[in-house]
Order: sequence, then structure tokens, then C-alpha cells
Amino acid sequence: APSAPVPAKFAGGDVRISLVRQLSSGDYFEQWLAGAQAEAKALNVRLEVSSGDGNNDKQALNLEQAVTAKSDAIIVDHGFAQTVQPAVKKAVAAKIPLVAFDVDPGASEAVALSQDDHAIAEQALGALKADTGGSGEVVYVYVAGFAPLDRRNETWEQFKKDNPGIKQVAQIGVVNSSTASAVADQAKAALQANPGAKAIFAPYDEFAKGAALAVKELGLAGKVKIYGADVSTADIGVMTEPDSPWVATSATDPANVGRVAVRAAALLVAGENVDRALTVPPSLITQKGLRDAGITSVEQLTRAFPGLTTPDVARVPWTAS
Ligand code: SR1
Repeated sequence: APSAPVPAKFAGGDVRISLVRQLSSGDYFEQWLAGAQAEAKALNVRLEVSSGDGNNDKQALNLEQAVTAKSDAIIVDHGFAQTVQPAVKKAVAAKIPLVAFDVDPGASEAVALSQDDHAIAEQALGALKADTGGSGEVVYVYVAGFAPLDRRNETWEQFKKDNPGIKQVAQIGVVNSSTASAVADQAKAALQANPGAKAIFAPYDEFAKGAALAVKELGLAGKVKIYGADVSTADIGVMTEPDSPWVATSATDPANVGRVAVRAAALLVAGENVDRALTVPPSLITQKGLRDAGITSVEQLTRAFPGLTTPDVARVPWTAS
């Protein structure tokens, strides 16, 4: 049951929150937005959404505009620190509460929200280690500059030090509006150049989908396995299809993370205390686990993994959940 009355501003439907995104295409970002919109509806908040469509300057401009428009709060979703931080400073100066998801806001006033990216990489790499015995040639998919990928990369670097039998034979990666097909092309070339590779560490679902396509097209299913991150209903389809090389992924429920972002922003608008660092834990999801349980959708997955829903992260006292 709610432990506080609904603040007047929320009851009147007068709260406007700007969601300023760097990226919006792909399963992860679509599910995240659906969660954010559902939470905004539940809290009677108007969510004004913009996307930079991968263009950092456009995102920075959208952020400036959210400050000028005097939104009640701003959520910055991804982006590069150097392009986002100048506008974040302006939001702080204008006393606009701010939640930064997957980007360093560079301001102690802002709430920094992330998934536990080190755990994401550790879980996926734990599966890779269990399957390979800790040795073998691995293709790695990475693009620097994205905070979550940089954190996962820290874990990968440490993993290689701790497991000298693991040899990174190629590094590939691109993030754009057709990441999966671009990564598929790169992965094909990397696998052809490195016929001894037996695993691909691809810690973003668009990377993993691209890698899976490459392995299939080269007829290497059974020889090369993929260890990824993130999950969607489409990803579950890819992981569970016959002969799929994508055997493990470590993931949160992206819709849940979008919900947390909106709750944190709403709490700030209401003047409630919010931890300055919020972290959403992932779960390890394996191909075998999905197949054994007959899971075909994220809805079924969240029922099987109740830890994927985190009502206590940024709990709003005036709602029931
Ligand atoms: C390009 S960054 C992609 C990552 O952002 C989110 O953290 C998702 O987990 C995804 O892997």
C-alpha cells in the first residue's frame, strides 16, 4: 500500500519530464522506452522524449532545449560524457533535477543510474570460462566511449589477465542504426581470418545478434559459441532456435530499467531523497535454461526470474508497487 499521499503536482498532472536519448533503435532501447512510458503513465507524468539518433551533437542540443524549456526533471539516456556534461551543468545551475542513465553526468547533484555492468560481463564470461575451460581463441566485440561498454571492457581486460589461456584474436565493433548487420559483416571477416576461434564475447544484444548471424552464415554453429548481454523477446528467439551459437546472455529487464529512471526522476521532482548512484542487477540467462523452461518471451522470463524486477530501486512512496 502507498505510504505517502500523492504530491499535488502529480495529482494535477502538471509534471513534465524530458527524456533525452542518444540512441533509440534496437530492442534494448525500444523496451527501455516502453518501460519509461508505462511508469510515466502510472505516475501521471508527461514524458517528453527526444532522440539524438546516434548523433551526439543533436543529443546535446536536445538537452539544452530541455533545460531552456524548464522541464521539471531531465533523464539523460546514454551519450558521451564530453558532449553531455556541459548541458548537464546548465541543468544543475537551473536547479533542474537530473537522472543520467549510462552516461557520466560529471555532477554530484545528478543521480547516476546504471546496470551492474561489471556483473554483466562477469556473468557472461563465467559462462564462457565454464564452456571453454578457460582457454581458447576469442573474438571480442567492443566500441569505446559508451559508459556501459567501457565498464564491461574493464572486466574483460581483467578476465584476460586472470585467464592467460584466453587469447583475444580480434576486436571488432560498431554502434549505429544497423549495428547487428554491421557487426555480422565484421564478425564474418574476423572468423574467416581466425579459424581457430571458438567463442565470441559480444556484450550488447545487437552485437550478439550480429555475431550469431555471422556464425550461422559461415556454417560454424557447434564450433563457435557466443556470450552476450541484454535480452528481448527477439533475442530469446535467436538464442533458442535450433543450432543457435548464442548460448548465454547476462541481462536486466530493459523495461524495468526505464521504469526505474522515471521513478528516480519523479522522486527528485517531489523533493524526496534518492541515492546518487542507482544500480540494477543482472541475471545470467542461458540457452539451456530458456529451452528447458520453454521460455519464449521477456514476459515469461520476468516471471521465471523475479529478480529482474526491482521495485525497491527508487521506490515511490505514493504508489502501491
Ligand atoms: C551502445 S551501449 C549498449 C548498451 O546500453 C545498455 O547498457 C544496454 O545494456 C546495452 O548493452
